[in-house]
Amino acid sequence: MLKIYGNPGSTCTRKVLMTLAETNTPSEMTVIDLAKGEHKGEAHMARQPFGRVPVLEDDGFQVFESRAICRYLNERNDGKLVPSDAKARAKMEQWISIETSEFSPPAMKFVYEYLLKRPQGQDALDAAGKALTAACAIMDAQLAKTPYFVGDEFTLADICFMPYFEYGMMTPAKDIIEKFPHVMAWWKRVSERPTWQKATGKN
Ligand SMILES: N[C@@H](CCC(=O)N[C@@H](CS)C(=O)NCC(=O)O)C(=O)O
Repeated sequence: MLKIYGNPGSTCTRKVLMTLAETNTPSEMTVIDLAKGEHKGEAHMARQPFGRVPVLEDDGFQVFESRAICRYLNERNDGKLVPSDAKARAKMEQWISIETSEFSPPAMKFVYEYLLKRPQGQDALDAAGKALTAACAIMDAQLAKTPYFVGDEFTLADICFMPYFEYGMMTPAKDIIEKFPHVMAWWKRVSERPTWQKATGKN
């Protein structure tokens, strides 16, 4: 049985859980309690030398880094989350990079400040607000044309945005994001998927 060492509330673990749900892959989770510092304990550091979650274990094979795990799971399970066409695949990678570099870092500033109560400072929050506005404008322009980041197909690009997006919406970043109607329509579309409900423990 495939094993995930992760935490169901963590953004990075949620990407993996969503990919498991979308590819209908059975798995079991060993919960790593971040509040207790289990991720920095000897046993977990041996699996993930940066002391972070998640880690995937598949019959003796181990891999960490959530986006790498998602790509592996899709390929292992013959999933449909990565386009077979090279150009569409390049676009998927483009959007995953945008998520990693442009969207998630500013969104997480708000999450650290307002949900995790780790003060970021007003200057950092102002800068994050500007960066988030810029990212959302670019996302909105794409999502005005297509229902998902890569055309008509739900891909790993959509999955990678989802956990950060959900938590960002629980903070004042919501006021920024809500100004972008196509981004909001995308969020409604993807967050209503039964797989997301399952991945985030809502059903
Ligand atoms: N790039 C890594 C980041 C992993 C990461 O930062 N995980 C967070 C939870 S979402 C974590 O373990 N945080 C605890 C820490 O960094 O001490 C990935 O995508 O897997």
